[in-house]
Amino acid sequence: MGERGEDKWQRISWDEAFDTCEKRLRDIRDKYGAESVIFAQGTGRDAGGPIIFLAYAYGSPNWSLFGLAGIACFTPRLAAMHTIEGDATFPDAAQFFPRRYDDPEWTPPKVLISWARNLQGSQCTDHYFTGHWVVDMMRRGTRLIVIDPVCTWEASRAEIWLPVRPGTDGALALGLLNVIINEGLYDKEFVDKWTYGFDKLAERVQQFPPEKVEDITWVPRDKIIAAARLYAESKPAAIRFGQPLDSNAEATSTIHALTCLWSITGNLDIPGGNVICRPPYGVTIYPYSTQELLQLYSQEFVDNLSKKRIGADRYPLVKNFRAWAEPTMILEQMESGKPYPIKGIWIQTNNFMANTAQDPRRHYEAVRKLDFNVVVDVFMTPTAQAVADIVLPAASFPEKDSVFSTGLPLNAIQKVLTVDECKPDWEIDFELAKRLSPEAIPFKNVKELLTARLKPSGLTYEQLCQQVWALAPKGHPTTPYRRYEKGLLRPDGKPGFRTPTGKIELYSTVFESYGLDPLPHHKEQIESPVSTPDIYKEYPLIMITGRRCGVMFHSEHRQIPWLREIEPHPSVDIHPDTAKSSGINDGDWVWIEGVRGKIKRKARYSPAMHPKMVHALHGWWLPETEGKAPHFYGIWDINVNLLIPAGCQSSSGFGGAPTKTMLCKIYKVKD
Ligand SMILES: Nc1nc2c(c(=O)[nH]1)N[C@H]1C(S)=C(S)[C@@H](COP(=O)(O)OP(=O)(O)OC[C@H]3O[C@@H](n4cnc5c(=O)[nH]c(N)nc54)[C@H](O)[C@@H]3O)O[C@H]1N2
Ligand SMILES: Nc1nc2c(c(=O)[nH]1)N[C@H]1C(S)=C(S)[C@@H](COP(=O)(O)OP(=O)(O)OC[C@H]3O[C@@H](n4cnc5c(=O)[nH]c(N)nc54)[C@H](O)[C@@H]3O)O[C@H]1N2
Ligand SMILES: [Mo]
Repeated sequence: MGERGEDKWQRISWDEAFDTCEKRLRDIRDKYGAESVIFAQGTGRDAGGPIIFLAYAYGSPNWSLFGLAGIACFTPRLAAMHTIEGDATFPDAAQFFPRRYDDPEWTPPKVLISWARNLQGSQCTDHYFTGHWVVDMMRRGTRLIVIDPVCTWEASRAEIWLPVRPGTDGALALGLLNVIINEGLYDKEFVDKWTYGFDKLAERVQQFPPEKVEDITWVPRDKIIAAARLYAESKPAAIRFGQPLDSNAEATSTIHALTCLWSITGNLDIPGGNVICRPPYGVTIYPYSTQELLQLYSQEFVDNLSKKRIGADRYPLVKNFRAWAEPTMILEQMESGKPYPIKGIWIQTNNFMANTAQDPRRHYEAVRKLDFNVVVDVFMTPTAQAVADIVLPAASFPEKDSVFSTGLPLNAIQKVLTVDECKPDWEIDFELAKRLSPEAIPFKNVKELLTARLKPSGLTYEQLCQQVWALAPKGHPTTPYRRYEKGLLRPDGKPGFRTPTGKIELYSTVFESYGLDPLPHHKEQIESPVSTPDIYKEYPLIMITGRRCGVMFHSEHRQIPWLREIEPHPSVDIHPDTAKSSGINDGDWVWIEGVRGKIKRKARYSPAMHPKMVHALHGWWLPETEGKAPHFYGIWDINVNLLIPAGCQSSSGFGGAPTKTMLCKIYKVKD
């Protein structure tokens, strides 16, 4: 009721809510076309599947991780790996076998590179790989190389720790490749037989000798050389890497360099290496690649949608990989109305005002002007307060029936309780999709739909629930090893990989055909000591944001007292020496200032931080404070994304949001 942002709400029935949503969404579709509605998710939880289902049933191609430029989470890695290898690879922690570490075929990696990964913070929630597996493997003899500017739990236990300057990982990877190639430490047989373009890669890496890489990355050359040797001389060896590489200025190119590392050392799809990870039995609930998308929709349908998808005409990867619309271009189109107007947004698992979006003020101004906005969330959030017309209460995990197939194994999510009138995301989206496009949905209910999706496994949803989880048996194309030798990867059944040349494309013919650099390269971030030396003079600290914290999930959980006790304040981690030189005591309120403004945080001394870097946790809002406009629970004072610009996507369209690398200065709040 009232204006958006007034915090005036009236409780209505689900029927009335669905009626209203149906009517308003139909009106927009009739008048402007389905593409005028954006379907916005965040990292997705269990809602990625339902959202794309609803968006496509409605007919909008504009499904997006709204706010995060370049979809700078996970998709850049998937896109890069699929382009170079035809598939995505993850470290082998025996996750494919029921007996796990006791499976006789499995062997622990001798060395694991943990690259931009914070086990302590983010461990519980990676789709393909779980942090505690690192500990399991360490117990079985795996040694670590850690690449992180911060001295993490893993770094403190590593054989070699490379404290890299944020955003320079592309150069570091090329430096490691330089040593491995020039010292002849690569796997010549694998390179000859299974890779394409090695000579060109060998030529490119000559631009990155260790001494130059030291200058760029701030990592001493001896450590670079030692790490390259240890990795290449230990077989098997694996690499796990994290989100900071997705937000690298040239994310897909940087991850391309990593694929070269595990490929030329012959660590691909072998026990204890980096293994190709396809969803078990090929069951797709939430499509992670074009191939998975095409299991659910016809090529013609997908081609048709991509004609109007925002960003598809500028970025070939946005057009051709996985079907996301590009977030900042959505924002620009909301502002300009060109080439067609945006009239509404469906927001589900996305709190862009507090976390997801860079430059949240600009997003707020754009979204508040749309005609019809829905937020589906488990909590009342700053986003819901600021822009929603209707808030639909979503059910949390114990309140829902669903299937999890992104990663291993195939899991049933089973409802154990119902809280008031909350509804699971699948049920909300299914009901609305059926109302909006009844002809497109042949299923009576969600369970029928899930059973249809489970078909390749031979299980019904009910059977999966009985069984709880399922893995494909050995020898199935979705279990490793060395599938490229056996013709299990390509649709034509020939040996090799699912790429145009059938080989690992160290030199990418696909990137080349898109007009992108076919070889890995390094680019400085939008702000850095190198790219903006003048700014660096006034703002001498590099700000990392969003290192995960174990008790928060992005902007969630600030209202849960027991968790809040552990992480009570919006803080900024700073090295004690750096803090003391500015007269800052542990616990003082400070300003973090960058060229785009300043926010308030509480200083927290951390000797694990590099003296030239600070870390601010993302996602902060204060649920205990005023929710209505203009306060929105304090976000304008403490949301670190106010200091980070939108629109920094990589040249491929994927990656680039500079969330780990902005320059800042820090000083005490006076009063
Ligand atoms: N508890 C919890 N778990 C989560 C999440 C959460 O919010 N809370 N979020 C989930 C999501 S969506 C994601 S994407 C993942 C992300 O989780 P991760 O992939 O682990 O990413 P981060 O925690 O951002 O950073 C990992 C490490 O990289 C370092 N780092 C920062 N910048 C750079 C850089 O430029 N180069 C290198 N080499 N290292 C750098 C940081 O110091 C940090 O220690 O976590 C998931 N898991
Ligand atoms: N500065 C900075 N910003 C970042 C990052 C960073 O490292 N630094 N990381 C970026 C990354 S990698 C990502 S993935 C994004 C994540 O961005 P988002 O996933 O959008 O994160 P949240 O802001 O937590 O928004 C998620 C919302 O979903 C709600 N929710 C939780 N469970 C459910 C559910 O089951 N159903 C429904 N309907 N809603 C639910 C939560 O209450 C919350 O309000 O943030 C990005 N933003
Ligand atoms: Mo993420």
